[in-house]
Amino acid sequence: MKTQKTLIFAVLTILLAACAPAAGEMHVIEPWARATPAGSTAAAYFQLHNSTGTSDALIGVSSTVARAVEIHENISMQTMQAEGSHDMGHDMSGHAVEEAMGHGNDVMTMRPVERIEIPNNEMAVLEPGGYHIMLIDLQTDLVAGESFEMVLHFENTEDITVMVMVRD
Ligand SMILES: [Cu+2]
Repeated sequence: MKTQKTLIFAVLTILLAACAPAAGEMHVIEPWARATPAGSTAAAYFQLHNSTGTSDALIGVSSTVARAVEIHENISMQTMQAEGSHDMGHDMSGHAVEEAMGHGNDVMTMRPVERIEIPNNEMAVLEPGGYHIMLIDLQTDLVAGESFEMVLHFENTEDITVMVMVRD
């Protein structure tokens, strides 16, 4: 009986060590991008969990797979018009076309943002229809099942290199 308890305790300890975010770190969770051919524009997504102890912000991303990399947000045309913004960002190519099929007669568009805030002990979520990383003019095919490197730049935390999984 004692042996069993010890074993269960050992297993639990290993599980907790694997799941619990270590203190003082920025965690990048499940980075992925949709399979996209070279020459077009792809989007990449992930979640950030800030347990660094201070608020931080994602301020840039770089990758050799694309000619340019930008941080974008999707917003509705109505919101953009209400704000009086004329910054339309890039053309509605690639994944944006699907997302242009908006709710009712409102159409989604997107625009570059300079930063995504990640308050201490909170998550920032990049997902279809929201914030995303725009990989502009892919220099190589993004093939499902393969992965590529992306480097995330933060205001406070040092650069983090992640492997982005390509999915269909
Ligand atoms: Cu975009």
